[in-house]
Amino acid sequence: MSAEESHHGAEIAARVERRWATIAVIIIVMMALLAAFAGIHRVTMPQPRVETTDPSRLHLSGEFVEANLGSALEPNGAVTVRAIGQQYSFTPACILVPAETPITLRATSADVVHGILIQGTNINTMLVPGYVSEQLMRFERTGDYLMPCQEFCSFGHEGMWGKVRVIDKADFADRAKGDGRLSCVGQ
Ligand SMILES: [Cu+2]
Repeated sequence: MSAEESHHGAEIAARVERRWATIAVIIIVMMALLAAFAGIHRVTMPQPRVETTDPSRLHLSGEFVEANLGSALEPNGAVTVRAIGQQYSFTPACILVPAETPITLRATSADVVHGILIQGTNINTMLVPGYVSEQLMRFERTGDYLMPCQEFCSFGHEGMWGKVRVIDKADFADRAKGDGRLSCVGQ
């Protein structure tokens, strides 16, 4: 290889390298613009749904009084579960639901921010005092699922556990005949 040929080769290599560097910079700039757009778009849009409640009066009246907590079978066959989180437990501590049924979880906090996470599922929501968290869920298989509080809520946080028990649909319908609210606390 002559000196001239190797000089020529180095020039080609430099040009190719510059071209790839330009492409890499364009990709990075595009990704930054997309991230900025997505972030700005999200903060400028209103939240799809905000429902408030008075945390100091939860136990006195309204949807989250103690007698209304637990699972209710709706006339259309769906189930609504109402629960509250407080330092350091969930009420009810054992949530009873049927399998193969659309379930709406409605929950809030009586004091500080807590979280509900149902292990082995993608159900995970924060309980913020003053706001109602609503989450749709459905269980295909029966069994027990652990439900820890997933937001650090002070010194007793690690002891804040609940459970979700999924039972057979017909069994649940049977137990729901009395029109009351169901749970599996103490069972
Ligand atoms: Cu908690």
